[in-house]
Amino acid sequence: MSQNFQHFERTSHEEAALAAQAGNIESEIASQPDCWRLAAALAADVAGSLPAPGERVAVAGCGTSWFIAQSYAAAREESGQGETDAFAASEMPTGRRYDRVLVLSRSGTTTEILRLLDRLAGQVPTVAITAVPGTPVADAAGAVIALDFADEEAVVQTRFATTELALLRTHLGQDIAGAADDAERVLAEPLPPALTDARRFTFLGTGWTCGLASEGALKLREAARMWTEAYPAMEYRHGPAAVTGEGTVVWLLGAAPDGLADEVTVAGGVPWQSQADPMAELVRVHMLAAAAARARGLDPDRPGNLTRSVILTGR
Ligand code: F1P
Repeated sequence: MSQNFQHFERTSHEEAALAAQAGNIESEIASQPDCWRLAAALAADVAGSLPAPGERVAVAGCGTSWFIAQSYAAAREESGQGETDAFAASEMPTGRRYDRVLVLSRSGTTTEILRLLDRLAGQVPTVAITAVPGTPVADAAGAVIALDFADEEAVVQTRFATTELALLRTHLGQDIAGAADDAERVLAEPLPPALTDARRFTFLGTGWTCGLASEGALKLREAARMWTEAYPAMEYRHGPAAVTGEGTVVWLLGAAPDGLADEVTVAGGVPWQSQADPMAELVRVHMLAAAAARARGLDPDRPGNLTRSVILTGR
């Protein structure tokens, strides 16, 4: 059972505001700035369950949650708070010494997360961030942070993932207010034809935005069945540049290496970069994923071959 359970009640005002927005992927996407502000306001209350400065930490997740783990791990190291490794839950090595293991799982039911928590039981303090209290992951972790206000109806994760990252960034000492304001602006802007007309997307990031680049690429694959790729930005020239041409967008989430945007243009592609906080720029990717799915006659709330959670039995 959980030793330390933290479950946040919403005020009736917050409940009404979020309920009015929730319902499908578009409304979940639009609710992100509000969710991030709520998460930031909660960060101090859960600080005791999250990694302390100096701890050696592992973060694990699957799918979107793995990419958010990567982003947080890099951001934590960049902030000087300690060595932080990110793993796909199925690939976390045995035998490494950590002071704390953080698992991320919106559903709280993902099999690989449960197997990892079983393996770690009694060896290291564990904490789970989930959307659903009372789930197997919540029960198996030593401490639980339940961001139920950010749970989603859509199979494809958008606001839960960014809200847990907003919480974690706030815990690292970052002020998330600017990112939330940027996201409001992104949400108010129409999607440009340069993005809606593109056929191929290569996402690039550096440091903590590498995870966001992978997540952006995953969104377009999951929601709109698009063929996308993601790399650390300096890796672009080491092969990925080969596919750039007419119809390609190279989407830079974070700082662009010198000269790279020009190289994309010369190759016939479109370099896309904005001044927005990279997490707000990910909101633009969400918007494009939903719009591209609708344009293709797909349902981004219920994409083919995907389920809200991967629950494996008898394997
Ligand atoms: C992780 C996840 C999702 C993915 C799919 C299957 O779930 O891989 O990222 O979109 O729906 O599950 P969770 O452990 O965060 O609930």
